[in-house]
Amino acid sequence: MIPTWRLRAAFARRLSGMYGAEVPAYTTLLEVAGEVNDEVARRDPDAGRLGALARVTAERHGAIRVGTPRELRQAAQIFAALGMRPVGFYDLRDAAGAVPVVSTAFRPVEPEELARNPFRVFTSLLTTADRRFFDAGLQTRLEAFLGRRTLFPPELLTLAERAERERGLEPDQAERFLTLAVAAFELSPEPVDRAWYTELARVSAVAADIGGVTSTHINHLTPRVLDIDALYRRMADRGITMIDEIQGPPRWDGPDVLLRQTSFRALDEARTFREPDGSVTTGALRVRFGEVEARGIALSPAGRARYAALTTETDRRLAASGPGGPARQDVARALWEAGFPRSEHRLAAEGLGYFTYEPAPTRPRDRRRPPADLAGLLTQGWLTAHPIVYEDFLPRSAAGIFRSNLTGQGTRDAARTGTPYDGHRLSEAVGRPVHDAFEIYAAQQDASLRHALEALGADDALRTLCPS
Ligand code: OOG
Ligand code: NI
Repeated sequence: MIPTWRLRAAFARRLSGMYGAEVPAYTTLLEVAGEVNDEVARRDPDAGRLGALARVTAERHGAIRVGTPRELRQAAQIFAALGMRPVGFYDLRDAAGAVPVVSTAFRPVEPEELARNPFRVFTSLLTTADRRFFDAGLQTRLEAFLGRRTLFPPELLTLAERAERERGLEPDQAERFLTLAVAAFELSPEPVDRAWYTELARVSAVAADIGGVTSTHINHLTPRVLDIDALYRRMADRGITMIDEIQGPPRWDGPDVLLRQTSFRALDEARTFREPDGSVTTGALRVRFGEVEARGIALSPAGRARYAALTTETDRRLAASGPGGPARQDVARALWEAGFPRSEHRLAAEGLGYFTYEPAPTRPRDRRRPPADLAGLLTQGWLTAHPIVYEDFLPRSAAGIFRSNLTGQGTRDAARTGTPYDGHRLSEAVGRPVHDAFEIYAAQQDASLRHALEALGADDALRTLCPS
């Protein structure tokens, strides 16, 4: 029996092989990311603090886009076979450069599973009923088109159900499942209906990418790197132009938090088109791109609020200084130095980041009793804190990644109101509960804290920090 996690690791590996064969710049990216990771591992004894090098080297996220709740449920079934559950709700319709999708990310949830292979897929659902993008006539034709297509062959879905139920597959079935699953996310050679694709592209390039063709595809596959600034410079040296900046928190001397990402546009890829007169021609489309990311510590809701406030203030200062002013990273760094905890210790004590706790190996041996507050427990040496890695995505960066890789602005009628969507409605569309990322991090943190305090016999701290 090939267990779930091995199916997941094999799927990520094969997808990476397929993508590298088709998108040469991705192979360059992997080479450079590998070099940078090895260098960081050599120079920094703490390089493994946010994930062992073996995990980080194999780590990828991908992104797919689907058109209907039915397709989303089928994708969820395939990911369930790989031990990946939907986590988080992202609404990218209101962000700057809005795109007509709502999204979630399929990923492993348990720490042991993440350590084995953290493969995740950002998955977006086209919001066909959103009147800001699609009028009633276009919605009807779009839904009819989507209703006629089959993204995932029935055999793949049957194998996925079995793999979920039995927590793995026999080797020959695993082979078949992996082959079909990778094929489902490959770019299809099927001719693209030119008139239909163009009509949708006028509304939104993302709408055309999803609803203008009869299949889906992985649109990028993102490796993780330990020094994204070094990687950014080195890609430029190799002649690959990245987008203007690294999205997310700035580089600074304090703790790495959340997620920093940057991307580059893929090249045109040859595609066949069916023209309005029925003839088949060759042309090109740009639908796949490259991206890389560095991951940091997961932030609590209070930490996210601090992050949001710093981002807003960075925006305000940049707008005030106008063109030719300082670089975003520099403005942000100055603000972070004044307004964000400068050490992991402070991040933990102020409750802004998530950590797992353990009794310190060299805790006080005198007759002092452990204090009842986290700051005291940490500074007096009762507890050690180990950061929990951020395993999710950032809506603003996601919108930026979408935007930077699209051709054309599309059209959005902001005067109309959008269809309401939230995590609950998305759960109904997926047919499985969409997990709240904060709850997952908090549960892991709280369990470790309770355990550590019990081991210390820190009754006062248990009563204050772990009520109920
Ligand atoms: C997904 C964009 C979001 C990320 O890393 O934030 C994403 C897409 O382009 O479909 O992958
Ligand atoms: Ni991405």
